[in-house]
Amino acid sequence: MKKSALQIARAAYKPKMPKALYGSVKVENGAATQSVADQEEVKKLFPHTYGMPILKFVESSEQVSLPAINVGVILSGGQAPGGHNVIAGLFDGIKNLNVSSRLFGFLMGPGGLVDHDYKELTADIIDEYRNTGGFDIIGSGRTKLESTEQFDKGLEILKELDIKALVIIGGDDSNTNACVLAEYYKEINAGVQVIGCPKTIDGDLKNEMIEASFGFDTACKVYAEVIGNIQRDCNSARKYWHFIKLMGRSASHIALECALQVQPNICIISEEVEAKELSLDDVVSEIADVVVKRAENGNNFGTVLIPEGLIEFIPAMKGLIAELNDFLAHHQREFNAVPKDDQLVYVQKNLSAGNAKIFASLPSGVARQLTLDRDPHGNVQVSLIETEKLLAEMVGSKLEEMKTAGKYKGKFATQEHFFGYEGRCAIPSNYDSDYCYSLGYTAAALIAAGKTGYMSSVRNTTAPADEWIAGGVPVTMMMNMERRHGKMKPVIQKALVELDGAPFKYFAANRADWAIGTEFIYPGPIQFFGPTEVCDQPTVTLKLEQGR
Ligand code: FBP
Repeated sequence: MKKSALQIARAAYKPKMPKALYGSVKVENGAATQSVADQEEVKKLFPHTYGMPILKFVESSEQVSLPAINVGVILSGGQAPGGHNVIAGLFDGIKNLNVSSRLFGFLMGPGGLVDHDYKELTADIIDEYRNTGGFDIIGSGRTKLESTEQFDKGLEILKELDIKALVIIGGDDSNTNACVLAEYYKEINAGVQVIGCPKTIDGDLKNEMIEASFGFDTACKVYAEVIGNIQRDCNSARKYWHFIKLMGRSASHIALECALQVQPNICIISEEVEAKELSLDDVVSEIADVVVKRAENGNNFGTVLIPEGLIEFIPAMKGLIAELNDFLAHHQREFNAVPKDDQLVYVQKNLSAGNAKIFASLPSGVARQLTLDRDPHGNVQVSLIETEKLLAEMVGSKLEEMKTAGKYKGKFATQEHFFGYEGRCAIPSNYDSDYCYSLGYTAAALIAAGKTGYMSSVRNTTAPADEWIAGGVPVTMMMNMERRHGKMKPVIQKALVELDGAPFKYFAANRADWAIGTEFIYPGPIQFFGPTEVCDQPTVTLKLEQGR
């Protein structure tokens, strides 16, 4: 396969690791743990994997020789830069324990385990993928591993391949399922350990022991680069307002991190919108106010960052979406039978008065998206709703009204963008290359220590890599009980943006200046070669969280 010059140079990069992992390690046990909430319920559901201690790997002078082990690996959910390095670190880790150890990758996500679809990952394959973006080494998928039938089917192939440990690289839901699997295999004495690795560009799988999910760093840097370029363009031509939606599911971490990196004129944080119970009109008015103030200074241009999940956090929209879900679940056939041109009126007529009014106020394109795009569970796929267009259009209408009332004299022309897929498979930054390789290597150490139901953890990552701390966190420690599909289930608690956290506070303290002044930062592309202050910086979010 033909490669770019950067791909060739990058293949030779040796990821940095915590110092302890370079030689033999021994495990230091911390105190017993408990789940973040609902301790009694979680304990009851995980009798074999609840309460285990936090683990830390420290250097040891003792040379241990371990028998060869066969290990399986799965990539689960959306792509995130660095996944290939987790696999490379795992491969090198188990080979370092015993050169005859073997690694098997299950193909296209957790479904590969159930369907017995796999390939052995040998040194020549691994070498092709070191420090590259993407999940294409084995592919990824969103099949949920949750039933005992799936677990038993998976066990058949694990037994056949003599696999003694399985590493699941995924987000909060996949790691929850990894823990359910670990518990089940322990209960039936299957002889298979299960270890999780924290992945997702969304940044919502983090807590005091998992300081970042991998991929967040690179994805945000890619988006920040492009937003910076847009800002320079708009500061040059001075004729457009850019409405930029950013991926990230429910949490606004990506939007916030990008705002910290580029200092846009406006960044909406969904968690704040919900906390303040803002309506869509409130959000539109806030944006319009900034547009008016900037226009008074002759600045008819600017940038607005919008988190992907915003619509779900606007209380009134949440209510409308819930009623629409319910209505369409029960009347899908009737809806489909109505001629296309009359469908919106049909829906509007059948909604409660309040929701019908909100529905009628939406631009028809968005109203249509709300009625058409549903996932297999009957929910609206909010990522498909063009919030950037919705807000641009609504701000435009508000400004027209203000113009008529003589309160606004500026010009308002917009460009809309959505950044998500552009960053999910980018070449991992040094941070993600190092962090991911270390996570994989740590997973191998957890396997060697005979652990199950743990998530690989690498901490202190705002310090130079050799000071990073490798260890393991019991997955049950991160769990609480939540209602899912009408039933209470144990799940890893999702980390949303904390309004009393340092990153949001820094943003809130500065946003008024960024709104009116033009204080754009242009971060430029990720750098791989050069001084450490250019190449190895973690995210601003992480630095602020750690007070660095
Ligand atoms: P996960 O890491 O949680 O799997 O999701 C990442 C993500 O990129 C979200 O930000 C986004 O909403 C979603 O995946 C898009 O899903 P898909 O890849 O199926 O289009």
